[in-house]
Amino acid sequence: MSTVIEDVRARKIFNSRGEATIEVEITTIDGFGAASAPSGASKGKAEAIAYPPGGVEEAVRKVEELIAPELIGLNADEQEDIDNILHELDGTKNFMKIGGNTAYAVSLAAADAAANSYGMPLFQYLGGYLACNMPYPLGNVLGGGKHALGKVPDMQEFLVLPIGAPNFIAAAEANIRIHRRVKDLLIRVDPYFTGGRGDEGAWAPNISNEGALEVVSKACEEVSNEIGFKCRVGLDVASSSLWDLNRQRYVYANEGVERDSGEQLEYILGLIKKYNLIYVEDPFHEDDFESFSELTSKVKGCLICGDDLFVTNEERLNAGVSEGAGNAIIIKMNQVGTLTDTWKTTRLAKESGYVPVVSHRSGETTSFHIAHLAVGFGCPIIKTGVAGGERIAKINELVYIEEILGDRARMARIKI
Ligand code: 2PG
Ligand code: MG
Repeated sequence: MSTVIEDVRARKIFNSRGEATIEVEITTIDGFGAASAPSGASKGKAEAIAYPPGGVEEAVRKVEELIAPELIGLNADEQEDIDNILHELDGTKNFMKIGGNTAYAVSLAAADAAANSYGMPLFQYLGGYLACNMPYPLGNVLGGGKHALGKVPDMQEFLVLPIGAPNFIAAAEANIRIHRRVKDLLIRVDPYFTGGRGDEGAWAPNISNEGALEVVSKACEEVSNEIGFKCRVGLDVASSSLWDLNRQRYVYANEGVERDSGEQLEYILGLIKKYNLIYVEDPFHEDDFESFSELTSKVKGCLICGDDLFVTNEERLNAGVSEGAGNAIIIKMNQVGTLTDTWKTTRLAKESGYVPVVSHRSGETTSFHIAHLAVGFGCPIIKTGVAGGERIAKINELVYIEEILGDRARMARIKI
């Protein structure tokens, strides 16, 4: 079972938005691996830069001319060495030269190839025999913000978490039912609703933020009663997209409302109470650690999650931990580039009592790898959408993983 790398190839393919992206294939003596990079629409300022100045074409050239010669002959399971080489070849802090998405595809393809060479599923290669906790799927059922067009809610994602599910397949089914029920309810509220959906397959209706919360809460309650276990509501406010730096206000343009930081805090606190929210992501803009801390100290039983705030970056998470900013973190590997960096941040989160939430991006390929990351890294929640082929690819992969684990599969425990 040799993991020695014989070949590294790259090509341009397309993501769910039809944008160009990079795919990398790595062949070892005894195996093969591949990975393709996702892409965000609401990106954090501190994220890795996705591509070098010449875009995907330049990234492909860099893999073949610069990266491949360095990797050929190494073992694909020497993940840290491979990731260090990527950092050395780039030489910048945020992968400006080779691109964070280039690093992502190479780093993950190496892990994929190593797992395949050993004849092991990726989650087991990453997490070992004891990795048998299934994540709860956090599903986007209604959305707006930068993921949709027109007079949609200003908040980006209205989410559901089937927290009482006995197993993954039941959890996935619950989310699908709620997604459908949301559509039925939307048609009743607005007979002109066209069934339009945003980038992640969530319904994108002409409705206010609170109107959306009412609909999603009702769908959640109805479906919870029908299936006999609890599903709860969450939000990704994606506040950096609403923040107007000059005016120092959150601008809810479609709703015609503006809020300063204090008002935003009160508003979010009110929503958490009124809708018994279990999860709120990016309630404040990406540099406002202080408001994150204040909100976290004021709520009980609700995950306050940093996405643009932490950008899967160990240093930023460290800063957050010391201030008590949030109690959960979004893990998006392409925000930092390599698997090693992603693991370091995830490990710090777990050691610090933060719930790591593995997440897709709004622009996705049909790659299934994040399903393995969630189980392999022991993350109790995965945010990966409910509908659409590129979202279902991850959900179905988790169905397979649950089947592989058989009797050993358990739903993860979420410490809130
Ligand atoms: C987010 C993500 C994914 P994007 O903000 O959490 O849902 O969106 O990939 O556009 O950053
Ligand atoms: Mg987010």
